[in-house]
Amino acid sequence: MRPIPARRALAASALAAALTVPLLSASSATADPAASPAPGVADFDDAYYADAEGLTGQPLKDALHGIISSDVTTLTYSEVWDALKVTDRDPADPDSVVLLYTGDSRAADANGGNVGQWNREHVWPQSHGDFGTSPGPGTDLHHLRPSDVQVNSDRGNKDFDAGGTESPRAPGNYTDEDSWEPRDEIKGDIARMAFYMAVRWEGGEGFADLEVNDSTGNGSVPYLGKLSTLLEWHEQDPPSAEEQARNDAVYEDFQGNRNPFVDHPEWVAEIW
Ligand SMILES: [Ca+2]
Ligand SMILES: [Ca+2]
Repeated sequence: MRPIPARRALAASALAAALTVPLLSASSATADPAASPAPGVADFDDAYYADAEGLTGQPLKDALHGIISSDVTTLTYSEVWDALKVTDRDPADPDSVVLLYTGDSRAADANGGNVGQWNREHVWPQSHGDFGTSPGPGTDLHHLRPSDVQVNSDRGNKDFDAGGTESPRAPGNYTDEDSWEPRDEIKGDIARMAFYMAVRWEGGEGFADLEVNDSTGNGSVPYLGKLSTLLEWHEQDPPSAEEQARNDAVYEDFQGNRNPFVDHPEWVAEIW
């Protein structure tokens, strides 16, 4: 059976929502359920995020977990290579990808494990929850990004926090013995990737319950910090058009799920 394209599936669920969810506006008595949403209403709110409407705190986290864990396509680790060549394609050069920490453009086909190549950076390190690269957290495109091989190694499995000395291979990034500070342009992106992972992975499907905490030096526990710093970075660097486009690409072309904190930055403060 051919899979239903995401756009069509969304339209169908939007119609179902329009027929079953009570209308909330004051003019609902006269509203036509088939009418287009009012200007300014986010495309996904009436359908994709319907179950999260009006919730805060743990109930919001629980609802979002259900939403972003439903009808998900899970990639293999080898499929991640080709996916990243699409989701992280350089808008100025379709044959290249943009590297996460340096912002440099590199040939898409220069993927591999050698010096000068790019590889698959796990923003949530594999060791923080020991999830490896079997289909699951280790192949979840929402936190996987192309990175220069050596820079990826420099970051290692460090938690995120401000401070340290500037990375010679990735100017604008700073590091000390137990933390990594990414360049300003991606600070919020990094935070939202961590928040997504904490909600997506709640101990099911045979993997650890990943959570953000306020520590550095987490090592092999299933936590990633430092929460207070990530919250600051989320405020400093709100979602850009590029980050939103990437969220769309992961949703439409590969996994069928979204990062709620790119769509609704205000939900971060409702949960943390
Ligand atoms: Ca950004
Ligand atoms: Ca979790």
